[in-house]
Amino acid sequence: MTTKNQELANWVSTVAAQTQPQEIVWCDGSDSEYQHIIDMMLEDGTLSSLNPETHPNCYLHLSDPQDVARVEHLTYICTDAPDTVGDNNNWMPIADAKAKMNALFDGCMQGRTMYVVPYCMGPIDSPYSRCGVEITDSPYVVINMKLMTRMGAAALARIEQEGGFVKGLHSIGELDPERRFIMHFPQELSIMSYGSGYGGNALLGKKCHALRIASWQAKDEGWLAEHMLILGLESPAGEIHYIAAAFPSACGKTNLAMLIPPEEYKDWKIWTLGDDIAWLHPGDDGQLRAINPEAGYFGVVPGTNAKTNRNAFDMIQRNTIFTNVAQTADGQPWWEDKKEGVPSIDWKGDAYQSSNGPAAHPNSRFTVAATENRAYSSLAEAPDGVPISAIIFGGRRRELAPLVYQAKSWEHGVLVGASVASETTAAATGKVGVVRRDPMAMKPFCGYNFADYWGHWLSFSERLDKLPKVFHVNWFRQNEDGDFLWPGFGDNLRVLEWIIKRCKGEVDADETPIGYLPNAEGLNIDDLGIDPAVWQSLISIEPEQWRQEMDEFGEYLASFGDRLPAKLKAQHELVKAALAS
Ligand code: GTP
Ligand code: SPV
Ligand code: MN
Repeated sequence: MTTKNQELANWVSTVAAQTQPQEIVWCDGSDSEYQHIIDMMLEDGTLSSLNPETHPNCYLHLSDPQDVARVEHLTYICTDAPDTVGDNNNWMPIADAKAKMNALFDGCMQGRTMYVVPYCMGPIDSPYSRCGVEITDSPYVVINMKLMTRMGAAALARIEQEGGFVKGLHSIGELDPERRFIMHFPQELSIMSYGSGYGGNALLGKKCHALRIASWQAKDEGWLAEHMLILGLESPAGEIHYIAAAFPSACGKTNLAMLIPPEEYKDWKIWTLGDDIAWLHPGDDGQLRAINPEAGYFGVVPGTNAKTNRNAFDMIQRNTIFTNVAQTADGQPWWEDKKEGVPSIDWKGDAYQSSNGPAAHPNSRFTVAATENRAYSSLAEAPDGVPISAIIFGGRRRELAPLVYQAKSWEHGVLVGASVASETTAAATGKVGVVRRDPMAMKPFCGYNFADYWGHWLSFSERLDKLPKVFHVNWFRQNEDGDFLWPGFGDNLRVLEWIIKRCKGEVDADETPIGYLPNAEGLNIDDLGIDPAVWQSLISIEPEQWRQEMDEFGEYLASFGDRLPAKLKAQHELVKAALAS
């Protein structure tokens, strides 16, 4: 196979000349191709079969133990000027980055197969979708791209028809953390990733293309590329409202997007459109319309069980690739909080011993096609996407942030999004559980200067006739013993119900300096058995704590200097003044 697109053909030849693979394979995205690569990987041991009786077509990949998460300190945006990318990114001059990466890529595919992987982010027939081609020497990447994107012949046909595509060059190299870089060149729509096989570092359609490169394009073209789930909430009356929610990595997007309502809400239904990335465009109807650029889920495994996320739990019983989970003696996948089975072999492939730490890596992941989810929305493939009624921001905060509050306006909503801070998780290397600023849950993913990004967000008040309402949630408040105060998971539906009622003007709320909070009757906690004092603490704020928070946030905003939009600064002043009075 080759291509009619001269630019692509030339690029593939150039890369082949540089990396010197033994063989070049153009991926067509067929099921037989997928199975062939799986068989090859089973043969060479980079994949093993899980129990075919209980988990048909499920496979396990154990990565290099030093290659289990995104590496933010090795991720760069390379442009002609550092101020375009801001202090929120690592920057490198284009020429320096190219020199560094070319040295790594020279001859790096000797003895290996080079796969050419055309993919489309978004439905093949959507005007909002964008294509890319990833060149990789990792069969693991190819099979994951098959599940996560519209990969192969149809994507190539679209590229040949419309011309432009993002160029992503990837090699696992030696998997040496000292020789590992993820470089983005937004001005030439290209990515170079070396030395890691892990999801966010290696599946280039995902965070590299659909967030870092796409956010840059979106700023120029008048749309948004966000780290957001998309769900449809269907009421018993059959009315569906679409909601997009941005939470930092491993802070609950997949779980919310697949939520199963609690018993008291059994006539309600949540439909999943996406669990990680949303592309939001002003539609012809004046509303913000969302598509999910992805076609699969790369989800956190630990914590998934029949109670927390039944849809996901059932979905990953078949046709799933597991990465870095443990196994039971009879070859079933196992992880912490699975609530069934016992581990026999840990994620490193050693006999399990509790003294060695968790059996499954805390950032172990499943990869599965979106169509395997029984709650997959019938509109998930709609070329025009779905209209968004509410945008939710959230973080993992053991204290401070209440269960839910609503921003007072779009401008205030942008401030609320910018103010997101969250405890770090195992999704990225580094310390876990440290609160850090993560505006719009995009700290690791915004491909340009946050000050300009906030300005871009503010501009949507002029681009839309009907602005979504903006909210902030926190499922993760804890008591002194470290127990969660809010049951979370299915019961988060109660919060979504309140949010939609607020959108429709059906329920009153208490106005506070930080926004509207539910009053005692507004949010339904019937049958939850939650302690009244605990409930009060979940829906109220401590002014002194918030004054401190707003001071710290103010210092952070000030670090963006003159570039910070005046409107955002003014919103911050308003909240501070309200807290002071
Ligand atoms: P990325 O894929 O990294 O972007 O993460 P995500 O935002 O999709 O996170 P995910 O839904 O996979 O949740 C991560 C972890 O948080 C899992 O271990 C979940 O079990 C846990 N979690 C999700 N929702 C809740 C909740 O409402 N309450 C509590 N206590 N934990 C939750
Ligand atoms: C995240 O870390 O936010 C993820 C997993 O969704 S990765 O695709 O690796 O970025
Ligand atoms: Mn994510």
